[in-house]
Amino acid sequence: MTNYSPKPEDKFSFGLWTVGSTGRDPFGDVVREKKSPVELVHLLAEVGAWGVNLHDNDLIPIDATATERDRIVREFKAALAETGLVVPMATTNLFFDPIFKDGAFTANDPKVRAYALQKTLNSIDLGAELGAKVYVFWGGREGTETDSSKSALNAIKRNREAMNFLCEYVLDKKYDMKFALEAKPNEPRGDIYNATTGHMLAFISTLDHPEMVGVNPEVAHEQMAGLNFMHNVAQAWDAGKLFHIDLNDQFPGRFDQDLRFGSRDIKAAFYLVKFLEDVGYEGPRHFDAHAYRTEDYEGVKDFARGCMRTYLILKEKAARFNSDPEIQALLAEINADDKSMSVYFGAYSTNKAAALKNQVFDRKGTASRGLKYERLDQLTIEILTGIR
Ligand code: GLT
Ligand code: MN
Ligand code: MN
Repeated sequence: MTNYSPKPEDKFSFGLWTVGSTGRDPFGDVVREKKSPVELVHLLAEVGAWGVNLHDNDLIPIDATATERDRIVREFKAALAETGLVVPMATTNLFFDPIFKDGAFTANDPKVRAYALQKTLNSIDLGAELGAKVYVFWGGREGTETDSSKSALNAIKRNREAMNFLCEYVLDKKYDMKFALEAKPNEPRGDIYNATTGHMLAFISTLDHPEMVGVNPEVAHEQMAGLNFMHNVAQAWDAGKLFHIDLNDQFPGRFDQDLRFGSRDIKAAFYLVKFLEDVGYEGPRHFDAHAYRTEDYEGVKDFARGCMRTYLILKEKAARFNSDPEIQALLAEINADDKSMSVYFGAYSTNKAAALKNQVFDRKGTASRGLKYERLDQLTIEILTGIR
């Protein structure tokens, strides 16, 4: 690889809300003027992105009339056609409007739950119209500040009922669409239900159509909880559930920072990219992040280009790791297998268990072997720092 320019086959996408962030936070007002969805599509095309994702209300104001909606969608589609950008993923905003102050599908008020369903049905139609094959559910307000307010069991049941209803809708409409559930432990609620990707995977197995539902893990959300993101992605992949991914970065234990991909924990980002490339993940690589509040729109472009460039650099580093003779020799040594134990692995049998109980192990001898992980890790660092 000689240059790190993004190509359509890299499947890099950004949400309208990412490059469209105006920098408003709980402590300060907007620092960049708001750009229209059409302008943002052109910005993304300029930096070389492949896809643009959206919430219903990133594109269509919540109070828009049917005529306004159709005009906005027409103009947006024209911008997509002009730039060649695609809409791989769509989602519903079930967190901004005050009606969702107690959640959406899990809110105590049945009118809120029904409105959330109605809003999602309309938003699924919009996603289908724009060609989205993945529909994300981030339940940002599905949680509590006080557990006096809500039964955690009811919340799980309400969430399940909503997902089952919406799966049936997609089947009824014959849309070519899958759902991807995105976990987050907290923020904006004090605690959010189904706090991690692992929780989501367990929840999915309780649905009526688990085959239609996977996950959309986000780097920052697992790191907020101090977890190893790549391990969680591996579990989702193993379950056949990695339908989408949100790439960004985060300091553990802080507010939801949504930093430029790879800008905080380069090593964790490397293992993640290496994992995705090694297993052959073919879904979108979505950057759910935003530029620092210090930036103007030139800075936003620097941010977006940086996300993609870092991914491609790390992809090259992963290839280098995989072809480095010393690293590969160490890995071969670490994973050496003289097959003398193979007889004990695999399917259980009574005889196997009996034989295993009689096997004599050199416990001290086996434990005394150094594993050379220090050397291996240092070689990894040298690859990442460009020395190797
Ligand atoms: C919001 C959140 C993200 C979700 C988006 C999809 S919206 O910005 O912080 O993690 O992926 O709803
Ligand atoms: Mn996200
Ligand atoms: Mn986030």
